[in-house]
Amino acid sequence: MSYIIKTIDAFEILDSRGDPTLQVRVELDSGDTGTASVPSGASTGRREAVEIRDKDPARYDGKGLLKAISIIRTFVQNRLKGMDVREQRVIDQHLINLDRTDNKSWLGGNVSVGVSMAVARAAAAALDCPLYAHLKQASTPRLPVPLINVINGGRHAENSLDFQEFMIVPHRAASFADALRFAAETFHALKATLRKYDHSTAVGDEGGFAPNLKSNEEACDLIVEAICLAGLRPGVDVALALDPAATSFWNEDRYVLERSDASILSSAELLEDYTNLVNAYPIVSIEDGFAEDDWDGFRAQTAALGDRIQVVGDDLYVTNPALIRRGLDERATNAALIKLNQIGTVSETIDAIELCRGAGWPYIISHRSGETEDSFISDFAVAMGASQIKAGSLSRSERLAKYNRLLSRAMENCPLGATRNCPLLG
Ligand code: 2PG
Ligand code: MG
Repeated sequence: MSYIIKTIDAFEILDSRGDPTLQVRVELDSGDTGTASVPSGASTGRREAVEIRDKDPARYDGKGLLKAISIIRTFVQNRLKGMDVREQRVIDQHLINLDRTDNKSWLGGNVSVGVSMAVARAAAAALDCPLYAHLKQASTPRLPVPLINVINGGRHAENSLDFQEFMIVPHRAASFADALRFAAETFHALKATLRKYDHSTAVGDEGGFAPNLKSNEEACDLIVEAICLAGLRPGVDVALALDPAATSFWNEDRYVLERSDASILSSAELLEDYTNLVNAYPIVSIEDGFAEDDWDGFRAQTAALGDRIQVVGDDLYVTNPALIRRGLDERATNAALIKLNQIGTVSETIDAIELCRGAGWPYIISHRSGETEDSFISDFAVAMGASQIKAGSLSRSERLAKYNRLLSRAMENCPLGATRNCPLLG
């Protein structure tokens, strides 16, 4: 049995928005292969690993990846050829050394993460075990509770909502299969509820409905009504979570909600709005409630609401251990979102998770709004013992691929995350 890299190749494939993305294939001397596809964000954090794209307007509106492919076939292959894929950390360090920038802007975060993920897959193939079993650490693998994005707004839909994501959290289900059933029943009930009020049931980038609603409250009201219509209890069986992605409506130190009521809010006023929402609805988690540079806003939110809800940093931390450490020191949040392509290697992502775990913070493994059918994050969430996964709604196959992987036989012996009795979804 050989674990030695023979070739590394890459191809342009299309993501869920019809934009090109990388698929990377690592082949070993043994003939085993590992393939991974790279996701891509729309509401990206300023400090995340940079995607490299051709910028040639004649191809894919400048988004082509021929340069990235050529980097993989030359520099990356030359550097990693002959290495043992079980040595993920050593290989990732070579990628970091090849790049030598703070934000992967030379090699490309998309190149780096694609190669790193394909290496993990090749190792699992050669070891003849599921990816999650190969990546699992000392912690027990467990199935995450899904955060399912049922109403899309912000940069993921062209509608009247400034907040990007309204999610449901089936946090008291006894198994992953039951959690997904609760969510699917609520999703269908929400479709019926939207129809009842003559709202559109067309979907946005992440498969959630994208109606033109007049306020965030209306979105929460409709979801609560749908949970009841599905025969479930809001806040008991199924709770709510928000990702306003507030960086996307932050302008010159103010939050400008131009799509809905055109209000312009200070950080303190926005916190008041969140407090009112948390008082009125069974909301258990708010992600990126403030902009990536508004650390004061996050600190104030954690001080005011941190003992009642999960306060999550996404663009704030971009899965970067240095930023998470700052968040821990400053009590900016009490949880972190984790995305492999924000930092650019599997090993650095694990470092970010270890920091969260050490601090007792929940960490949520997340997809991107531009996705492929690759379900790497599902195995990764189980391997990391993450209490939660966020992979979009229950429509569009690039989202279902993640949830269906978690339903598969390979995973059936893993217990559900210990969130049933924990108000902070720990
Ligand atoms: C987010 C993500 C995923 P994007 O903000 O959490 O939902 O969106 O991939 O567009 O950054
Ligand atoms: Mg987010």
